[in-house]
Amino acid sequence: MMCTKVTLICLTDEVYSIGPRRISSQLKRNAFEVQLIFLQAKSFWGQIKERFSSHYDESDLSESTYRELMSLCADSIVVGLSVWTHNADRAALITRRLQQSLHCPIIWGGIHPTCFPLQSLETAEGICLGEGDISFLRLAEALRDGRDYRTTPGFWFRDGIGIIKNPAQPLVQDLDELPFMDFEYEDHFVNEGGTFRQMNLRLMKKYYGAKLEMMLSHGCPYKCTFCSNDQLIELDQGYRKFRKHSVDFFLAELHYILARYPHIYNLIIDDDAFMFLPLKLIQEFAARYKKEFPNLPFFVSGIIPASITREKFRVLMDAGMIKTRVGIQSGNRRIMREVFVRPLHEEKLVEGSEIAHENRKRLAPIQYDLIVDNPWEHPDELKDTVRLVHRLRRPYTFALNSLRLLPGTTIFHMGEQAGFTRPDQNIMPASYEQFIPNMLNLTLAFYNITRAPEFWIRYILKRDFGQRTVTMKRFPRIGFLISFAGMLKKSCHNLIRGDISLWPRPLDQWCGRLFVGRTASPCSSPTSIGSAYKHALPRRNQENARVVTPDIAQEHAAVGGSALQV
Ligand code: B12
Ligand code: SF4
Repeated sequence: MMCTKVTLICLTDEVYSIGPRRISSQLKRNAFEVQLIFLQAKSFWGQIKERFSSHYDESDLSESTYRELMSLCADSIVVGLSVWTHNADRAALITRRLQQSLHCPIIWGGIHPTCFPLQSLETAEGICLGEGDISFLRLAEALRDGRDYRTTPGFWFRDGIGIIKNPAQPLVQDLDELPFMDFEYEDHFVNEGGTFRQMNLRLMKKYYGAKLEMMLSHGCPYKCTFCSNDQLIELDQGYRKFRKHSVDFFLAELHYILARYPHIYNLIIDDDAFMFLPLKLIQEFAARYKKEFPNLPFFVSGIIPASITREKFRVLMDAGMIKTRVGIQSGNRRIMREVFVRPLHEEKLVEGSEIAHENRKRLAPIQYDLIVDNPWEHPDELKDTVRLVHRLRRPYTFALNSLRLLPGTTIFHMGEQAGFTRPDQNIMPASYEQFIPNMLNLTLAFYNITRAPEFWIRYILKRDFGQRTVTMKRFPRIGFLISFAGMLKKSCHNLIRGDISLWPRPLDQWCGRLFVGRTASPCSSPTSIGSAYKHALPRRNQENARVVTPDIAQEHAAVGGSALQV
């Protein structure tokens, strides 16, 4: 019998994994047998530890974990690892070990090999650049059919001392050609304390939690120096363009997911620039969402200030949007123009905050992202950020992200030239939330508790803090108190509006049950998926596996949902 087994390994700390789930579905709908392995998903304490630690755990797996991993991967025609930069070192350790025992190709895909192709090829035999939905399927088909897989578009391969650079795989223009994400979780495995367990509802609650991450569109018109988006645009200008799913597809996928896993209380829309979508599309989305998912509050996590309009805000709030996240980064024009290469839309920000203020009874505080601890920044420039923040209307929360020069990004190269990077320093942080507790940063963080008083603002704006923000005097104890009080206030304030996104798993389930009320079981029946989008569904590995197992049936009955059968 022809072997069609493919193994995909995810190394992120949660199991959202939009990309790997999509690749898995793509293979399954083309009759491959796929297993998705979540190698280092964090439990409750793991998440807490990570929030407070400065670096990711890069230690190797234990011998017994390796033994189990090898036996899971046995007989695969290919093993693919999804690699992000913060777990590249660990991915290298694992790959080398797998290479000793497995005879199939071990391939890397994801944002890290896309940004660092040559470095990744020092370990992996082949790498996928950019999106892998079509190219990985073509590679698996070649392996299954015994053809030369090293000519597959979208891949580079190591070949003796040379490198085979195949042409790029054209981007999928119509995202509706892609499948739904694979939520056939019975085919997935999760590493629980060194032992691989087959995923079930209990483990989904523990590792997936109560927030569902999805994307309606891909693409961003900007090229901020600190973001990996500019690498993608270098690879293919097409990444700059918006590509989107139809509303119909997006909602059908949501129906499918909730029918498989109904324990969701918040939807997080992860698009990079959601509000840039045309008003007509947003209106269509809002009208249908409100009708089909009245119990599922959603959070739009990527809003570029230039895209804010009163009408889009109104329409989305009416549909159940309870929270937004807006990137400010800095209030200083030079920092924005020369360091981050991103426009500053001060008036749009103020307008957005006015709209949020008017709707404060329905909306959780807007989350504004700020980038601090910037080695290029003079304290007077950070004072401009304080001035801007002081102009915004409540309610708001601020995420003070400490600027890290992410390897591979433009800002990393700028930092190398300016002497701000050190080869011996690991600069991938586990948490961006740990910032330097200097007086200006603490003033900004104080807004998470309440608005800073006028006398204080006058005082710090007058005061001389030296030449660079990163060398300003630090106040760690006061910093801890302000950060802790701010975190507590924002977690509670958000909860009251039904936003559970700040709560770690599994507390998010409990908070959801208490503050959102019902799970997100769709109010209309998902039967339409069966016909219109049957082609987008992943097939379970065993032919007869799509029967409703007793645990699913029970859970569905409990939440009033309907189990999906095709
Ligand atoms: C959603 C998201 C999150 C979510 C969910 C993460 C998850 N596990 O899915 C959350 C909020 C949790 C998150 C957290 C973080 N994120 Co984030 N996140 C994103 C975001 C916005 C979308 C990712 C996504 O799903 N894209 C859509 C899918 C379809 O694309 P994809 O994942 O790239 O997959 C495709 C290809 O890469 C390829 N592929 C992927 N895997 C494989 C495997 C094989 C074998 C093959 C062949 C191909 C392949 O094919 C896929 C399908 O086409 C991106 C920005 C972006 N627009 O991509 C940042 C991004 C991925 N995040 C980033 C970072 C830095 C982080 C954090 C480290 C930040 C932090 N310190 O807290 C954490 C790390 C998470 C963790 N702790 O492990 C960076 C990564 C940069 C890098 N070089 O690694 C990005 C690119 C943003 C940026 N700043 O540039 N993130
Ligand atoms: S706007 Fe956001 S997604 Fe777009 S390039 Fe800048 S940081 Fe990246």
